[in-house]
Amino acid sequence: MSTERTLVLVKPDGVKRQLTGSILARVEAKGYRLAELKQVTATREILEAHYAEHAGKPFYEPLVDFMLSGPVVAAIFEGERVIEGFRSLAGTTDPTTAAPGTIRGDFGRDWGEKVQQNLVHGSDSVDSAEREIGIWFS
Ligand code: IDP
Ligand code: MG
Repeated sequence: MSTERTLVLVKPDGVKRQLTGSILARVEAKGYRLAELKQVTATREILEAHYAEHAGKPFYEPLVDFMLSGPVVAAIFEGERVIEGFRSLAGTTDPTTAAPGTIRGDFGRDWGEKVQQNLVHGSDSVDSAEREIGIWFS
């Protein structure tokens, strides 16, 4: 199995709630290597590129606004099967029902805008990882 890279974002809710360290610690503790790390304030251009697959969906505009509501922490993690490994650590998309033990399940819930504030993003394939790393770390 070849070493993969994935893009992890701690979304504005995670940064605001000062959960960045707790979240990144879980990823490191699983054995993935932190290769790059920065705090950034996203722009609409970055988010339109990042979330292109969701353009036009009902949750798209509120999602972009949420992602612009405060700084984001962007990281590249490396390791064998890190893409699926991180998504397993993150849990399912809806934080209210994400399994306990996952990042979203332990730290997240519905705060009003259903499903949106789920703390983290993780790439879902090798192709999207390389595309997203290019957007956030160009
Ligand atoms: P993922 O982050 O688990 O891969 P996606 O389906 O790719 O989930 O959706 C991207 C992001 O859009 C989610 O992480 C979440 O923040 C937001 N989102 C997804 N579905 C909804 C929804 O139905 N309502 C509001 N926000 C949503
Ligand atoms: Mg996704």
